[in-house]
Amino acid sequence: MGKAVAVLASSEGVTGTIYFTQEGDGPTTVTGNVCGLKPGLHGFHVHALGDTTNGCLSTGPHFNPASKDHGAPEDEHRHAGDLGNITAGDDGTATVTIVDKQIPLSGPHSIIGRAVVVHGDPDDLGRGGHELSKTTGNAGGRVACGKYYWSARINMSTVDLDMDIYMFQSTLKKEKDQNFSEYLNKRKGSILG
Ligand SMILES: [Cu+2]
Ligand SMILES: [Zn+2]
Repeated sequence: MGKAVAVLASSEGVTGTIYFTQEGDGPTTVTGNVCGLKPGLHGFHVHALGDTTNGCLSTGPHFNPASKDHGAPEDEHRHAGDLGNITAGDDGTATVTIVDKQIPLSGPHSIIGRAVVVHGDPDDLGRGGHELSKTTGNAGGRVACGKYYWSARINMSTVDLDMDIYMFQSTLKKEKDQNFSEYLNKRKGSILG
């Protein structure tokens, strides 16, 4: 199984982590979270370049190895990078779960080294009749982006999960211990003072 990760960066307070996993030649599963968005739909694409030296602008156009028009994820004619929209709730968080066949992690059309981009506005999926509908879905500014890297976690086994849970718990425990020693110090202070 191949696994890739992109950590989103933003000048507008949007954060997130997106994982792509692919089993053999099967479809790619996209999961993750994006926070700090305005509620509603946001265009979500793979752009052609992993270059973020000029922010999200330098990630180039939508990844489009077959030279097609912009479309919806379920369209036959679409950019490979057209993953449609993600939906942010009232808390500004979008949970991403997408399964797609046009974004492999290996081969000539691999998305590794490219970038994922989240937009400020909804993607009209090529149907809006705007002059940008057929190229970008008129999805507005690029509010966050991140480059895809291979992830070391090729197989997320139960051992990895246990490790994650262990790390989380030990972080919690550290905080608890710290709170407890603060509490003790206060108690001491109040008893002695
Ligand atoms: Cu885009
Ligand atoms: Zn597109």
